Order: sequence, then structure tokens, then C-alpha cells
Amino acid sequence: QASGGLGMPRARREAERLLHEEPMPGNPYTEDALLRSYLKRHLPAEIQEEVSQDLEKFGNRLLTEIQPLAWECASNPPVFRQYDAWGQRLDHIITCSAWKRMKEISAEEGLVAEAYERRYSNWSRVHQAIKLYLFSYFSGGFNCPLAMTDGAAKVIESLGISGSLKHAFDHLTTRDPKKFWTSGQWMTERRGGSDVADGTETLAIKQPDGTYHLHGFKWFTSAADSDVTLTLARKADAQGRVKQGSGGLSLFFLKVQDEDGRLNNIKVQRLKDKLGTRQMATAELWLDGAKAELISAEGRGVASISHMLNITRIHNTIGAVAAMRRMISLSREYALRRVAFGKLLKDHPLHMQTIARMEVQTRGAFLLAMEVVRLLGLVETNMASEQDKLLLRLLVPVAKLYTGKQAAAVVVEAMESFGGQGYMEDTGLPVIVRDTLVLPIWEGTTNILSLDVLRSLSKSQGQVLAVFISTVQRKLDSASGIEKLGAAVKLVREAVRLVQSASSRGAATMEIAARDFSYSLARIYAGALLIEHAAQPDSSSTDVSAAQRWCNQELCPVGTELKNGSYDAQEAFLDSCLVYDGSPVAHCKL
Ligand code: UCC
Repeated sequence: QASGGLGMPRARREAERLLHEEPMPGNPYTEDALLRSYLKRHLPAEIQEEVSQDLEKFGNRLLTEIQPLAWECASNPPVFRQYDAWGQRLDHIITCSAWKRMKEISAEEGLVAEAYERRYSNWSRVHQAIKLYLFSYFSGGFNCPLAMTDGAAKVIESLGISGSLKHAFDHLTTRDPKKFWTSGQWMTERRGGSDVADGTETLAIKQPDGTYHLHGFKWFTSAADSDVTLTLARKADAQGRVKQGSGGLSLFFLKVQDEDGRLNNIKVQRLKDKLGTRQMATAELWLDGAKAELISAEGRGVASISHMLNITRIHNTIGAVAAMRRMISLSREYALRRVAFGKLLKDHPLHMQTIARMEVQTRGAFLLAMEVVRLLGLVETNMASEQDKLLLRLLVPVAKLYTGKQAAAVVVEAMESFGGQGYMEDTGLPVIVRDTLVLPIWEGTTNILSLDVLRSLSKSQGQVLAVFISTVQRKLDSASGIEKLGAAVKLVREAVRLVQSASSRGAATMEIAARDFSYSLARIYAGALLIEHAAQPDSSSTDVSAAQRWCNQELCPVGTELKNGSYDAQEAFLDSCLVYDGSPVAHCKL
């Protein structure tokens, strides 16, 4: 063994030096400059101190108590036991003790409750969202059931809390760990994850006592260990006939198990073998007469569950920003410790340029997420104008689709900043990457959400876009006369002009342009938010630089593509083919 001159073999010496390079960011609240400045700017003085103390305390709890639990969840994914030794069917989904503890902690910290207690009025949503943002990475996947639980509470609240649903609402929004329930969201069947309207086959048969028995097969059920769930089904009439399409779907509430832990006429077929989010049990479930309660008006299932979808899409957005922030914190920490080519990574300009670009992406995404949450808080406390409501409708899908894609790109980039270490399982970095890659898929893929953006435009007869544009203009006005932001403001104004003219294209062009159009909205709005933030008197040079850098990227891809004439459906179809045999489009081979 060659000696390295320090009295120990070179190999051992190298290994011991590596031990000192583990990045260890501190309290995620106190170390997050943008988060703190956002709160300082927005929260009324009388609640700022209290919220800040709670977040700092929570940040410490995350590091000391919760982080080890997250590791435990990652190393002990749920196990499915279908039969006992004697052949009795069990269908037990066994979760680890850390996962159960996460549920208790979620209740104690009010991670759902905070939003419904509204002790800080419209700011309660922001407080809750920031706790979720801090919790996300440390949650061991428990952020998923929390998203659905919040969504279920929201549906119940929007339908009017009454009868047995009052009981459920109390359990979903309690701070008492012994009473806390989580909810599932069983929407996906074999024939349709996106096309829920045509893909849902589950039947609901009315019983003499007014309840329903559900019969069907749910293909993906996230956090299948949840206490209750919302699900869609087609109500059969007396002759057993059902109405197809969206208008035939109604929304049902059910308990997954009874008080003795027996499944509610549900059979677990298997757990899904997923790329990531493996800490959380996703199952295929047969509903074999599951007892359920109809909670929406008949045929209003999709419209009713859209309240849940909008909440889970916001959680998805928060999770995306959190993943980016975590990876950058780790990457930055590593740059302070790791030496390469004779100096710390932090002293390599190209390395820091790469981190700076990720930081800019994360800042834009953070402000976009917080804007959505801020608007939600206003709507929920009846403080929102009609314009706020329209803006929220538009920004939820825009933020979800854009941040999901950003997060997937940023975490992969950040992984690379660790070199080979980033690819090593026991650093924990691959867990973050895998868990992030689901974010563009969960709760509606990028294309489905882009079409939802168009839906919001057409349903409001273009009003959402008018509000979007006037809000952006107002934010830009806040920077008027600030010279260093002048160029950025000009770029956003030009992008607004382009997106406005793009929106007047016909339906066929808009459909094929929907993704670029949505990206344009996201980039423009985040640009305006970054400028507004940087225009504050106490803003930092980083705030200004982030606004400038963000606005120097292409802000309106839909404008460029329109100029290039690239929105032709027939051409897109042909161009997507690897081989085209010259026969009509329908026979094009992939
Ligand atoms: O993926 C899943 C896993 C759960 C894990 C959760 C964790 C997430 C957080 C993690 C934290 C890090 S669960 C399944 C996810 N599935 C989806 O997201 C479905 C994707 N597909 C769609 O979104 C489609 O666009 C559909 C299903 C909404 C399309 O349905 P329809 O019935 O064809 O659409 P319609 O006919 O346009 O809409 C029916 C009604 C209309 O209202 P009315 O009748 O009054 O005109 C629409 O305006 O629903 C209304 N509606 C909405 N309203 C539809 N979408 C919305 C919306 N987003 N907001 C408000």
C-alpha cells in the first residue's frame, strides 16, 4: 500500500478526508434568505414575530427529530402482506413506525389544521404553505398524504360542512395526533389517469339506507394506508344504467377501514413498484361493494373534486420549490467544503455560475408558489376581489406545470454538482431526485395542465388573461424609475405584448401551442414577481441580480414559435415520427 506521507496509507487518508465533506445545511428557515425577506415584506407586523418564531422552532425540530425519521421511512418502505401463514386473506399494508410518527407530527404542527383555523386570517395559508415547504424534504414522503388530506378538507368545506362530513372535517383538520385522519384521492383507473371523464368505470349502487356500494378497480391510489378517501364513481339508476362521460361522474366519501381495522369491502391487489416516493404505499385496489356516501350533486363529480385538485396542485408546486431549495442548499454547502484543482468549489467561477442559475430558477418558482398561496388565502377568507379569483384559477395550473418541470431539471443539475457522490444512494441525493421526478406527472401532467390553462381562458371568456396582464403591468410599475431593473422591465413588457397577441390565435393553434403558452405565462409572471421583489427599498443585490438573470432568459417561447410558424398539427405529428413510410398520417410508424 503506497503511503501518502501522513503516517497512514494513502487510500485510508483519502477516505478520511472525504468524511469531512458531507454537506450539512443548518436550520432551513433561518438559512433561507428569500423566504425570510418574503415574510418580512408581506406579513403584517403583528403576526410576523409569532410566525417567525414558530418557523424557527419547526426548522430546529426538522433537523433534530424529523430528519432521522425521514431516513427511516426511506430505508423501510411499506410492505404488503396479502395472506397469513394459513392462507387467510389479510391485505395488510404495513408501514414503519417512523411513517406513523410523521402522521402524529403533522397533526402536532398543524400542517393541515393551520389552513382551516385561520388564526392569522388570510395569512394562515401562507404560514401553512411555508411549513409544508420546510417539511417537504424532511417528510419522508408524508407530504403526499398531507396534500390529499388538505384537498379533502377543502372539498368538504366548499360543499358545506354538514352531517357526517362535519365529523370527517374535524378529524382531517385536528391538531390532536390521536384523532388525525389522512385522506386519499382515488381518481385514477386503468382506462384513464388523465382522461378521468371517460376512464372511470367504478359503479355506485344505491342502498336502501341511502348509502352506496362502490364496485370498481382503482389503478393508482397514493398513500393507500389513509383513513378515508374521496373517489369518483358512476351512479347506476334503478335499471343499472349509467351515464357516460364527465356528466355521469359523482363524488363519494368513504372510510377505508372500520373501527376494528377491517377493510371496507376493499381488496388490495398489490403495491406499485415505483421509481420514487417509495416511502409511501401506492396500491391497486378492488372496490368490492365498499360502503360510501355521495357528497356531490349527481353528475358534478369532476367539478367537485377540482377543489381537491387545485389544492394538491398547489402542494405539488410547494414540493417542487422545496426540492430545488434543498438540493441547492446541499450543493452550496458542498461547494464550501470540497476542494478540487487546488481550491474550494466555491472559488471556481463556472461551478458557482451553475449554482447561481439554479438559484435564479428556485427564486422565481418560490415567488410564484407564494403568490398562488397568497391568493388562495384571500379567497378563503372572503377578502379576494373577482380579479384575484380569476388570477388564482389561472395561476394554479401554470405554477404546477412550470415548477414541476423546473424541479426535475434543477435537481438533476444539482446532483451533478456533487460529481460521483451525487449518484451514490447513501448520500440521500438520489432519493430527492427520484421523489422529484414524479412532480410533473402527479396531479396532471404538463400537457393536461396546459390544456387546463386554456380551459380557464375559454371558461372566463379571456378574463383570466386580462387580469393576468393588468397584474403583471402593476408589478412592473412598482419598479419604474429603478434604473438597474429597467432592462428587465422592458423585456417583460415585450413578452406580455407577444403573449397577448398569441392568445388571439384560433383554438387549433392554441391547443398545439398550449405548453409554450403556459410556460410563457409562468416566466412572465415570475419575472414580474422577481422585479417587484427587487424593487423594494431594502432588497439585496442578489434580489436584483435574480430579477435581471431571470428576465434575460426567453420569456415568451410561444411568441418565438409562432414567428417560426411551428404550430401545425399535421407537421408536428409527422415530425414526431422516427420513420415515416410515406403513407397517410394515420399509418405513420413510430
Ligand atoms: O396523481 C394523483 C396522485 C395523488 C398524489 C397527490 C400528491 C400531490 C402533492 C405532493 C406534494 C409534493 S391523483 C390523480 C391526479 N389526476 C389528475 O390530476 C387528473 C388529470 N386530468 C384533468 O385534470 C382533466 O383536465 C379533468 C379530469 C379535470 C378533465 O375532466 P373533464 O370532466 O373532461 O373536464 P371538463 O368537462 O372540462 O370539466 C368538468 C367541470 C367543469 O365545470 P362546469 O361543469 O361547471 O363547467 C370545469 O370547469 O370541472 C371543472 N374543472 C375545474 N374547475 C375542471 N378542472 C378544473 C379546475 N382545475 N379548476 C376548477
